[in-house]
Amino acid sequence: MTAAALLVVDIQNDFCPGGALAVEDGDAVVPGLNAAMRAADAVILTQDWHTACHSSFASQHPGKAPFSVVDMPYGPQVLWPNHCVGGSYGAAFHADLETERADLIIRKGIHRDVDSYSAFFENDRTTATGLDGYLRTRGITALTIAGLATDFCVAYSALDAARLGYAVTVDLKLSRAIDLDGSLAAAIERMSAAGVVFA
Ligand code: VGL
Ligand code: ZN
Repeated sequence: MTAAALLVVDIQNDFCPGGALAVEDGDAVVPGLNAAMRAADAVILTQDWHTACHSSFASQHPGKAPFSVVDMPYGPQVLWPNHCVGGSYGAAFHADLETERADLIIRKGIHRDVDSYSAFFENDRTTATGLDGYLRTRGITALTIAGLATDFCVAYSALDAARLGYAVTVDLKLSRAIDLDGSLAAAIERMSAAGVVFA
């Protein structure tokens, strides 16, 4: 039985240079992630996958600018440029990512009214994606997490995984951050406090 898995977060065109929500140097992690996938027992990819009128898009909030924060029924939410609309080029994986190595691809942010940074729970912290059930059913107890962006989808996934009882390692070399107003330092601190190990 497999006990450890690699979770590769959001290596999509919109998070790479030239994309709608480009993470600086985002594509630089692709070769290393391919090597890590080849060595892993189990591989799960995530894909940020929004409707065209997703509530996390600033375009859906008249007068609000991208990267400002609004109060949603579930709490504060950063408003983003339109990105990762399901089926679009921006939502597709980076062409060099060896996606054929994936055992499972999980899509998140699929509901219009709630964003989802974590691969486990949407931003309301209660709506599950189903990933926990998949991992448990396969007997996976340890996770290495890497990808884009370190301070949002990687960090939220790592925090949820730790809370759910997985042994979590975040590979910072194979991750890149958006770093909005100190969000990277804050994310590292929260992950450390939750017992996440860094590689
Ligand atoms: C992400 C912001 C919005 C991420 C996704 O993958 O970190 N960040 N949607
Ligand atoms: Zn998103």
